[in-house]
Amino acid sequence: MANKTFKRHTITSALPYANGPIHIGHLAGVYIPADIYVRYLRSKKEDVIFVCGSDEHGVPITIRAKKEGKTPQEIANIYNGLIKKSFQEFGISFDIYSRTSNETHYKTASDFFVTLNNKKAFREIESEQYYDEEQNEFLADRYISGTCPKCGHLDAYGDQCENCGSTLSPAELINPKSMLSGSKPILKTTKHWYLPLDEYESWLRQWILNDHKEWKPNVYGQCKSWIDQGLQPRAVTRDLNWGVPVPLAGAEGKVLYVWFDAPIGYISATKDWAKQNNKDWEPYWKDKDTRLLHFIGKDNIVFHCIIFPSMLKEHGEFILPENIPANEFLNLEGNKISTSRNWAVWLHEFQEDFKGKEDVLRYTLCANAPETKDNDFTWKDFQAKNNNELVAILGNFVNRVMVLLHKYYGGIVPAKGVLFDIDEEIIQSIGNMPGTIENSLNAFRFREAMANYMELARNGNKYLAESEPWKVIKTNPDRVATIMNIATQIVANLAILGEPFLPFTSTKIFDMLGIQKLLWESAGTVNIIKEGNIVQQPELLFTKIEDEEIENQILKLKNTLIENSKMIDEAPVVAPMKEIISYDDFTKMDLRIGKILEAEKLEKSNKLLKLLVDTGLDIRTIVSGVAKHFKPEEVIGKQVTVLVNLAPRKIMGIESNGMILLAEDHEGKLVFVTPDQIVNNGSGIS
Ligand code: B3M
Ligand code: ZN
Repeated sequence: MANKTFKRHTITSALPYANGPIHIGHLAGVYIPADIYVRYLRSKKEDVIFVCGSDEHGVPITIRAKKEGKTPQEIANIYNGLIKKSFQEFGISFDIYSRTSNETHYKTASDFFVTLNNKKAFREIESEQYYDEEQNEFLADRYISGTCPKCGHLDAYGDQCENCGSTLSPAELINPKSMLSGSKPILKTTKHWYLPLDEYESWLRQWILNDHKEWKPNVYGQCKSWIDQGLQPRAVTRDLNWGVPVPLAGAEGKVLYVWFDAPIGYISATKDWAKQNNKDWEPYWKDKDTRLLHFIGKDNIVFHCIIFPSMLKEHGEFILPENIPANEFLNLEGNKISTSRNWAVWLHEFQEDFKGKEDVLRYTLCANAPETKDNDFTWKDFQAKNNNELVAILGNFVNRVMVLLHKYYGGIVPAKGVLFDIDEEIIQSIGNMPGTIENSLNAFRFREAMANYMELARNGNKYLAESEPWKVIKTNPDRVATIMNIATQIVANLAILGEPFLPFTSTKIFDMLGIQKLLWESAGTVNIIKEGNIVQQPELLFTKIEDEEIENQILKLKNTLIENSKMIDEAPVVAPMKEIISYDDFTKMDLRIGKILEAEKLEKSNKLLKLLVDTGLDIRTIVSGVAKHFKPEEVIGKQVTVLVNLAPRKIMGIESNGMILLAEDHEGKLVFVTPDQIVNNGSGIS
């Protein structure tokens, strides 16, 4: 399958959620590789469409809307506009940037669901889900908070604990609370439509694990582990009031799950593009001679490799993706990019600080693309890539050629004469270059492709340095004509082959050469620019980035760190250290992990809870002063740290045997000191 030739290409890139701006991680992981690939195909005169758009559904958008007192549509409108503009500014050349809130999409997604439903593809399953009686709403996982069963963190979400990173289901939360009203949700029966992934398992095994061994190892590996773990039916509907309504009688108040409708958005976007351009959308999704590719980040792999293909297959009319070249993640200055912690380089902010340097960012992000593993963006590296590579190698070569053409020939390209060995050598390396770059691009190795491209500029510099036209001009002007003709041809090759990576720079070079944009087929020779062609005045392609500009960016990130630490702790007050103790003093304390089995309030006290604790040694009573912070039912089941050899004490008439360790911050907030994984009761602490 990998070697088949195709009539046309449908290239999709993940639809960004319209609930926030986009950052360099998005560009590096998804949109730059996709754009490079599409520009390359266009330059090869392939029939290709590149579709994208905003993903405007899902719970995070509703949460943001609630927070800001806006409707979800208003939120989506804001970010759809902002994101679309950023993409344009960085030259991401979509044929269409659509939206999943438009009419085409509602109809396409509804019809898709109905087709599957008519085919009896879904299983209808009733289950109990949390319901907020005050708001009369079923609660999305993100709208439920409670204590994490794994680490005891008090504010875990229904789908995930941000403290320990565990994936959760709402039913696992201890003391669930509705985030809408704060009330305790009840369990209520509801019906949903499930895609029976378990039934597709053997087909998926064949289609991915046997027929697509050429997929990138990170993608193939993730699919294999999903399939090997056994696939479960997945609900494709939700009880929510934002999204595409489930198009069936009796399904009022239910919408399609965002991950069901979003990938269908690729099809809807193609329809919108076809309508606007008077084209037929169907061959792009239905003709088996079309090659469908999805560019995504690693967190979207299961949806694009397993769920969406299962939907397409079940539907029956559509082709399946040929490949899904997903990338890993880009970090920023050694830390994970985080929207909530504002640890990111936002594209709209980069625009403000480095206008005109869009290609520099494209270059840096491609050079550091997280193709096989997570990778890091640093400002110092951005500066180095600009100053030492773009300015010193590419910009320098093109500038030298332009300056010399004007100096010796008044800007008119001279004719070649007799060729020397050094000319034959460079001509051969130019001839190999398009194929070399193509091999890397065809394998989705974009970093390697761009490194090869830069090799051509390096060779150009070497050619000039070794043939020394500035010396030879005094003795042998004919020879210099040949050198300068060839050097000009190298510049033209750089314009053509660089277009996918550095589109703005490529346009500038074509303009300087005084020629129309040329396509890939013209590259690889030294006969691109005719003798007598007049070139324009030299213009610098890249300018140096000074230390100060980089320091400003680093300072900005430092300030973010300071802001974040303020958020965690407004005015940290830390108690002074107690007097030094000996190691023997320390080892006298017998600290163990125990589990709270029972808890009750002491009637006469508003501070104390009477706890029954399994210490692994025994089951004993401990009185603890946490009643103001925890309700008895909140602490039951928790693993805690216990000082087991503390002499018994009578508290409010009850004998307390030991002490439970708590951490207290300057505001008096108490938290249990809990192991970060479940361990046997009685485990010693040392
Ligand atoms: N909006 C998730 C994401 O940005 C999602 C992608 C949809 S692609 C169909 O990670
Ligand atoms: Zn947790």
